[in-house]
Amino acid sequence: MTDLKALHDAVVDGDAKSAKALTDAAVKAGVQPGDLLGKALIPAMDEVGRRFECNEYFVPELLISARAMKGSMEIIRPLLAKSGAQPTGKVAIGTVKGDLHDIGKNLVAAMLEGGGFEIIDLGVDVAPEKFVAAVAEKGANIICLSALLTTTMPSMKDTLAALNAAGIRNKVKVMIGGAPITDAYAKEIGADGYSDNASSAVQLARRLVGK
Ligand code: B12
Repeated sequence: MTDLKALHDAVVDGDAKSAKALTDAAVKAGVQPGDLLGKALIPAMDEVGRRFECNEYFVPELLISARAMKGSMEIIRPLLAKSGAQPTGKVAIGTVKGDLHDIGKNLVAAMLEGGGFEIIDLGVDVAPEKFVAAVAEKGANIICLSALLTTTMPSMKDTLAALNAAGIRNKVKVMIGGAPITDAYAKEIGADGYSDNASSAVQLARRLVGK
């Protein structure tokens, strides 16, 4: 019998080994990848997010749960692609030009993937035109920009300008974050949303795509 509750709990507890073994067993038992995602992994990452917001979990626990979720996703991702399951949205995420900090960006990417979004990870030091290409060529409908340096924050504004110049600003929602970023800065540069942590980033992304 497939134990989705055990898989859910393994991810919440950050037990990567059990999460992988349970995912493997479930796939072999014929459980649909969409069910694994919708009934175990997404609720598990929602629970991790809830615990983070209540100060029951902190960044290390988030990282450990995200790693457990990623192990399961490695097994499920190719099957999801084959089954034609629709992701909640397609996110292109990256740390902006000149900035090499990626711990927070990776955490946001992992939580969004756990939340059912397809992720295009553009990495670090990402120039505005690469974000533009992710929308124009890969169909991303959300862009997530991360910056940890006050000196690289202006690249967020440049990315919005590049989307405008390419005539595709209306095709994509832009979320920004990182330690020096504020809601006021997001409003100032015309981004669609800001969040100060990976958990609320998932809620924000769902809201922005109307899900
Ligand atoms: C780790 C670290 C590094 C590592 C980065 C390793 C890596 N792979 O990321 C290394 C050593 C490489 C590094 C280098 C530098 N660093 Co550094 N670094 C840090 C440090 C200690 C922690 C950052 C971190 O990972 N935090 C943990 C994560 C989980 O938090 P987070 O990134 O904020 O992400 C969360 C939220 O912000 C949000 N979020 C993040 N991105 C996004 C995106 C979206 C869309 C959304 C919605 C949310 C969101 O969700 C995340 C998860 O909850 C900070 C100090 C600090 N306490 O912040 C300095 C800090 C950011 N670094 C700093 C500096 C100055 C540098 C260097 C210039 C140092 C130097 N002289 O070489 C270089 C710059 C290199 C470069 N070009 O980028 C300064 C920046 C000062 C400033 N005002 O600009 C800081 C603040 C340290 C300080 N107090 O002086 N650094």
